[in-house]
Amino acid sequence: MAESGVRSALFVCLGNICRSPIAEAVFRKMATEGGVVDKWRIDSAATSTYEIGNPPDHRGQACMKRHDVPMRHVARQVTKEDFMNFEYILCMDESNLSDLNRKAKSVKNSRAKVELLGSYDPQKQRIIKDPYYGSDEDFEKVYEQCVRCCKAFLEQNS
Ligand code: 6LJ
Repeated sequence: MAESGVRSALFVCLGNICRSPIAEAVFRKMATEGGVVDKWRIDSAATSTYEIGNPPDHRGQACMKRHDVPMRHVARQVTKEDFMNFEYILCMDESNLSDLNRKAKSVKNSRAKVELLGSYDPQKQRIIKDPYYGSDEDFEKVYEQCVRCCKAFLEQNS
């Protein structure tokens, strides 16, 4: 059977080196453990050009190693095609949301639902804050938020 019913989620933040690669990796691990990873196209991207071509932030890499979550990514910027190809574009804060909604307007066949990943949080923390100028604890908090939200998002889409 040809790839019927493939779902798709693109995780987005400002630079695609801190929050969104963590969300992508957490979601991929959950989908893998749930036996549904082949049903999903999963990726992440940036609203900005700041870090294009760079690997995830070393503090995020350390956090993911602690939690045994494989993460491998090279930062890229969101494209117009992303709005046509992804069912969900899940972002981290209000600034991401307005950047993405502005970009969506310039795309003819945008089908993506642009949402805050935090809108899925059972603990109702809607914003996943930029940890770039933060501490290891801030990365840990990002990770925990991603775990709660990705779990709820996957459950809602299974
Ligand atoms: C144009 C001016 C900004 C950030 C980040 C912040 C700053 C980042 C970053 C997240 C991921 C040329 C590039 C901001 C990767 C890089 C430093 C500035 C980059 C900002 C504001 C508040 C909190 C964090 N901007 N790079 N340059 N987040």
